[in-house]
Amino acid sequence: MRALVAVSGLVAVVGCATSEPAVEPRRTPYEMTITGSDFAFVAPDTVAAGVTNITFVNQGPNLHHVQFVRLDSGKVLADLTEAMKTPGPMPAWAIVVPGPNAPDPGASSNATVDLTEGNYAVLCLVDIPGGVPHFAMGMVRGLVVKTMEPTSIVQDSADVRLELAEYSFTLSKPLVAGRQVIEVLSTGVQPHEIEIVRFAPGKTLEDFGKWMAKPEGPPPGNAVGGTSAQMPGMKPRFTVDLTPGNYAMLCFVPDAKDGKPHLEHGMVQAFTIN
Ligand SMILES: [Cu+2]
Repeated sequence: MRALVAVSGLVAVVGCATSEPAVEPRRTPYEMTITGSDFAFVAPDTVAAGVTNITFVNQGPNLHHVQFVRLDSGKVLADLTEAMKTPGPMPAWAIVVPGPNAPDPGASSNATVDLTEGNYAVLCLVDIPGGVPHFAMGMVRGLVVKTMEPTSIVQDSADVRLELAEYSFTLSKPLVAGRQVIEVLSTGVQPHEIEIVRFAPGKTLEDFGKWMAKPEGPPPGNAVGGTSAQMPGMKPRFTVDLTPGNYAMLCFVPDAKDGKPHLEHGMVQAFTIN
C-alpha cells in the first residue's frame, strides 16, 4: 500500500512538470559582427540559428564582403577549399547563403539573414586588386550555426522588395533618398547578388569597369553594400541610407555557362537618387 502511494506521488510530479508553460520563444533577431581586413576575418566560431542582423566592418585597405556557404552532406571546410580550386559553379552540397556585401574600406554594411543550423564557411570572393579571390589569401573561416532556443521572429515589412533573376534587378518601387530596408529575393536558377555602387560626380559604369580591371588611383565611386550571393527561396534584407547621386546595382556572380560576371550578361541597372 505504501509503495502504491509513492508511485502515485511520482506520477503527480511528472504530470506537473509536463504542464508547465513552454519556454517563451525569442522574439528579436540575433546580432553578429564580422570584421574584415587584408586578408583575414574576425568572426565568432559558433552562433545561434535564427534571424540574425549581421554587421560587416571593412577595415580595408581593400574592398571585402561576406559570403556564407552552408556545407551540407557532412562536408567540411577543407572539402570546400579543395572544390574551389576548380573554376565553375559550386558543388551541389555547397549552398550559397547571403551575407553583407561590400562596403567601402573603413565603412560597414549589413544584412539580416535567417541562418539555419549547419556548418558554414565564411568567405570573401572579392578579387580586387590582382584578380586573386581573397579567400585564397586567407579570408576564409568556419562558422557553426546551432539551434540554441526556440525563436519566433516576425520582422516588420521591408520598404522595398528587390527581385533577382537571370539577368535582371526588379524593384517593387524606386529607391529614394534616406534610410530604407530592402528585401531581396531570387527567382532565378543561378545564385545572384546585389551590390550597390555610388558614382563619383561625372563618373560612369565604364569608369568603374576600368578601375576594377586596373585599380590605380582613387576608385570612381563608393561601395554602398547589399547582399552577397543567394539561392532562390532565401529572403535576406539590408538597410541603406542613400544620398542624392548616381548609382548602379550590380551582380558579379560568375555565370554557370560561360563564367563571365552576370553584369556582362546585363545584370546591371543604373538609378538616380534625387
Ligand atoms: Cu546574378
